[in-house]
Amino acid sequence: MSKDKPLSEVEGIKSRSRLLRGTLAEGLQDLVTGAIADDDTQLSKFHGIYMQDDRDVRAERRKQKLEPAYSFMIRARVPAGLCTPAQWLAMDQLARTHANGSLRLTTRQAFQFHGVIKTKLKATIAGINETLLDTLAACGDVNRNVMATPVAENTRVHAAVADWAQKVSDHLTPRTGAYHEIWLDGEKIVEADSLAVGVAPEAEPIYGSTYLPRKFKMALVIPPSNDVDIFAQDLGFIAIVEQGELAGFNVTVGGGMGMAHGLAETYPRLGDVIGFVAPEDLIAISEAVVTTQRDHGDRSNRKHARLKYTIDDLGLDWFKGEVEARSGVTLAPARPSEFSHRDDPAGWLRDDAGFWHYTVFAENGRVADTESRALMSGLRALAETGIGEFRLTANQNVILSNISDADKPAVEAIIEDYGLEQGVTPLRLNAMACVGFPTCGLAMAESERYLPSLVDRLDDILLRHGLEDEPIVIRMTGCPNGCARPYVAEIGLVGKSADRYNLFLGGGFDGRRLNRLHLESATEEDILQTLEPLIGDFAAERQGDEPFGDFLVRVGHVKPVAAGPQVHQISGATS
Ligand code: SRM
Ligand code: SF4
Repeated sequence: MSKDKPLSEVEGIKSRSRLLRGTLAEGLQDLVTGAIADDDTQLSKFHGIYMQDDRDVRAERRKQKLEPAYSFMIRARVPAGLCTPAQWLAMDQLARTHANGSLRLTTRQAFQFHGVIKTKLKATIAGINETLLDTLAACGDVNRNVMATPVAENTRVHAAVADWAQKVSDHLTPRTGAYHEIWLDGEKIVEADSLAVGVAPEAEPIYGSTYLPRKFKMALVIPPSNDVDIFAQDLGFIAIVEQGELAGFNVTVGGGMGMAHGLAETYPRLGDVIGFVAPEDLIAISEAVVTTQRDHGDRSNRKHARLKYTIDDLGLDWFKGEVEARSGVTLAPARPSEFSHRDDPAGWLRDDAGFWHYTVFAENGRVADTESRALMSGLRALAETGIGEFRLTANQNVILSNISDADKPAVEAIIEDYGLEQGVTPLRLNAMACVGFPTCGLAMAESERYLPSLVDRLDDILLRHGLEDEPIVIRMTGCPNGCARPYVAEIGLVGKSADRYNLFLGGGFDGRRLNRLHLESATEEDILQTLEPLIGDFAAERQGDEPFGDFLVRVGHVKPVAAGPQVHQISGATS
């Protein structure tokens, strides 16, 4: 494929880094600048740290001949989104003392801190590790936070799936000692059996010294929910439940979202189901998928380096054979499974063990107090009770979990006191936006700060057509990288330039169909004028409970997408 082409620059940085050390330790001592060295900015990602600058003040600072307002984003992994009240309290405290005062729940069930200055990096990372969470491999060319459906009525299945998520996360965590050396002064901060927090041996048996060609993402899902967007993952495990027990998993490979505007050789892709495995084979299969990508992924062109391209270049049958050979596991035929939705449970849900779960809506994942809602204080008050568990969702919300009948009144009282009731329309509940401005260095347009007001206007349109109770999956990103998985939304909005978005329509409500470009460089008025008549037709002509995306495809407003590259082609346009 690309074996004869020169390796990308990042490959050189990785191979010279002595297992992710580079000059990070020295750079932290240099107080003349708020930045770290260029090469180290690539390595810091593997440690869960991104150097950023405040884009709201970038031009002004340039005018004043000041260096950009550098600070760092730190991402903490939370396998399967499971977090104790004590961990929540620690994150809350670090956000208020070391970061910008807010917490960000991500689309992959992790925490992000923004605005951490260089001198506070070590203390923040040590604080995270003290709670038995970590930031190692939260970013970088490795397996990232392992997602899993955070709540299911069947508690035995949920516990088993969460346990496999934790095991595979531990198995694929890098073993380099660099993390502990640089951030934790080489000390064993806490006693634990997780390699992620203990002192790690100095070798990378799975990754090797140059790690993977590109980031790698996996998730486990419990149908009928497809909350984690299993088909958007490099590697996915769909729980198959038979007679109430976890029988095993259907395996998906080759999903991914990122693309560049107008560059047809980059495209989102849905994962393919390649077969069924017993639970005890999950780790062997995962390692085989990772090492196949390690050895065959494109290391010359980072825009073509994700697993989805490796599979499209070498063929799905070849890939499946290679994974079977490396793992020693023969995949059985996939078993039937159905998905019905992607949103989080609404209101109180009671599981089969009699415990309660309540979704607290956090718009676009931002946990902060605002004039209208004391979200951060309310969640802190809940955590201070020590009741239950906090489960982060792939929809950027948090579920208060495992609440007994006896504890429920106390939790309900706090929810009411702090105004944490959901109280939002189905459209807003099904909306997600990536971070975008002012922190994301790649943003082309607003996202998190803009989607709420657009949803207000769309809710007005839905109300006019009697569709105010209709859940429509709408997602916005500030650029085409796809951090809020916009290409599997029924309405996808992808930033093109200031105040302009590409509008994508017709994705599947259950996440099983990609959407397609419908309108380019649209302003807010263009978007509303395009959507209003489509919503009107939907109100008049939908069949039964048909979702919006399916309707658009059925009546021909949008041509269905058979393969990723077609996402770029406007319906009706010749290719
Ligand atoms: Fe992402 C890069 C934020 C989930 C695809 N993503 C970034 C960076 C780090 C920008 C950068 O490289 O400088 C963003 C930091 C912004 C900030 O200020 O915080 C960023 N991505 C996010 C988060 C925080 C969005 C959110 O609003 O929650 C999500 C963190 C997830 C986590 O906890 O690990 C996030 N990113 C995703 C997802 C969704 C997913 O994984 O399910 C995707 C699409 C799926 C995929 O990977 O295919 C995604 N992010 C990207 C890409 C494009 C990758 C590609 O294959 O082309 C980039 C850019 C890159 O890697 O070059 C990127
Ligand atoms: Fe940044 Fe683009 Fe990801 Fe949004 S989609 S967080 S703008 S990289």
